[in-house]
Amino acid sequence: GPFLIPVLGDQLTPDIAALRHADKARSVVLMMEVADETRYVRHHKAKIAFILSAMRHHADRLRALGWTVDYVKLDDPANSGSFTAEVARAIARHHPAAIHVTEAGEWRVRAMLEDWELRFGLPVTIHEDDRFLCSHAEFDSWAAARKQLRMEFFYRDMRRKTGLLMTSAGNPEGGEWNYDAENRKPPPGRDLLMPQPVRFRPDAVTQDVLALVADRFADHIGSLDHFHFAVTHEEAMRQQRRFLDEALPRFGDYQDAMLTDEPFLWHSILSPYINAGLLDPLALCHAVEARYRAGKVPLNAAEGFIRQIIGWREYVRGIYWHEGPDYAQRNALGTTRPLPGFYWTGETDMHCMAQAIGQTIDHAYAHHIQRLMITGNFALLAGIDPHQVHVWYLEVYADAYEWVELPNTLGMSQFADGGLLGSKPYAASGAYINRMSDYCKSCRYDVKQRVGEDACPFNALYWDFLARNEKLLGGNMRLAMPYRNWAKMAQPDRAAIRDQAARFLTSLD
Ligand code: FAD
Ligand code: DLZ
Ligand code: SF4
Repeated sequence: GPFLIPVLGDQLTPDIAALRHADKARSVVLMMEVADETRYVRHHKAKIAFILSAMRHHADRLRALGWTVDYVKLDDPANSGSFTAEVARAIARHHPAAIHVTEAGEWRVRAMLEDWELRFGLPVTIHEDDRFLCSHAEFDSWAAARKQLRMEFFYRDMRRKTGLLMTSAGNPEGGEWNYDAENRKPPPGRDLLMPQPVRFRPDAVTQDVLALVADRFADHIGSLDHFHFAVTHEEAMRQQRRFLDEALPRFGDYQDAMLTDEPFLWHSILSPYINAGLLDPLALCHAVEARYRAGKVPLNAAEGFIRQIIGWREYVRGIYWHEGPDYAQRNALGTTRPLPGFYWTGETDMHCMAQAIGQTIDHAYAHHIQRLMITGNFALLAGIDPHQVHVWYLEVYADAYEWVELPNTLGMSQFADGGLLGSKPYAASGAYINRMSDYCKSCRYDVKQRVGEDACPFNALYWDFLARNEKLLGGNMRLAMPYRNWAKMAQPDRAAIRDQAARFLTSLD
């Protein structure tokens, strides 16, 4: 019999490991739209539409390359709804001699793949996913050699390994490894010349999928009205070029800035494409470096962008697999409050939150600082159950797969791993949001006040968060300054702040 090669929804790369090792003439590629994957969390409608449409286009691409593709659609009446049951049906259709598959991107699906050999009595080869720079073995040995894991040192090794932005003498370009300090400019005024991502008009395939999703997932969060994602490699490359030409030059300067009604700013909007396999992250980094070498973009932009990909992206993946499947259950701060309902509607009078959540509903997208310092910061300060926060992020973003979402949410944003991913919690008061955005200008709250009817909720919550967690965080060197400031406040002021926070938190329940 032939080889059966299942290709999962985030493996949309023509030379993915399992295919690269196979003979087209003797293989059947199996692609499956299955209910379990669309419902293991209640994904945003646009996320489901993006993945299904990209899968359908990818099947066409593989066929054009000469592969035989067996494609099971979600609305096929015989569809059994899970990867394992669909592989069983495909075995009955094709009588394969063996299964080859590329490793899954999360523990949940990995367990399924590992069960197939015994269950089906067929040889199953699980190929390592080599679309990443750093293999599991490499990360594990890097981590084993260290008492404390820090992204910055991992990143330097990835720079050396790739040679990206390195001089011929083996030093970092410009003399520094990291230009983050130059990437914190407050937002400029709005103008009409701001870059916008390419808006791809849905073709017939995408329109079919949009109708299917509107019909089947009406109860999931999100709008389909603004669906303009790329769904093929060629389209994703157009967005890549748009980013390189128009946004990258100022990506560095304004990486942390936020502006009302401007969801995209100078970000790339490439994460859904990279994570699904439509774009090659290393090729993208080489294109960024080439722009720098050609004098078209400054070093802080090129370095800042490359760091996100070969540094953060690879690092969080390493942590995800290194820490094991129970990472998702951690709750270092012991928080239990349910996620407030406005995370699903955007209906809150906190303007920053309404903006970040509103654009998430519209576009299944928010940029890093919105995720970290608006919605993430709020959940951290309010003491929300980190598992609920994790599920929300996994649901709402088109780029969300557990291997990348979980360490970012549970670790970096919610400090629920106790400081493994970041050395201090990303907690901030309204002052930070006011510095990095124009949100506060059109908010009903006053960002300068800590107590009273009009006080910005982030302020009292920030101090209350520190006070509440003093036992766990009081000894953190990086929080010494805020704890000193808290201790210096007069006792009645502290009591008023804590009372303000308590009343606000009660109003959430
Ligand atoms: P840009 O700002 O243009 O950055 C360029 C690229 O760098 C991104 O496309 C992405 O591939 C990579 N990158 C940047 N930061 C990170 C990071 N912290 N971790 C991994 N890759 C990074 N990213 C996801 O891809 N999927 C997620 O599910 C996800 N969940 C997140 C949850 C939280 C709470 C936070 C704080 C961050 C999360 N991120 C996630 C990281 C980051 O916010 C997104 O990668 C980024 O906003 C995607 O938009 P962009 O392509 O315009 O990014
Ligand atoms: C996220 C997702 C969704 C919504 N639907 C499918 C699907 O129908 N078929 C499929 O193969 N993959 C889907 N995915 C992506 C998978 O969940 C993804 O491959 C795993 O998360 C990786 O382990
Ligand atoms: Fe957000 Fe507070 Fe600013 Fe309003 S005042 S936008 S709630 S930080």
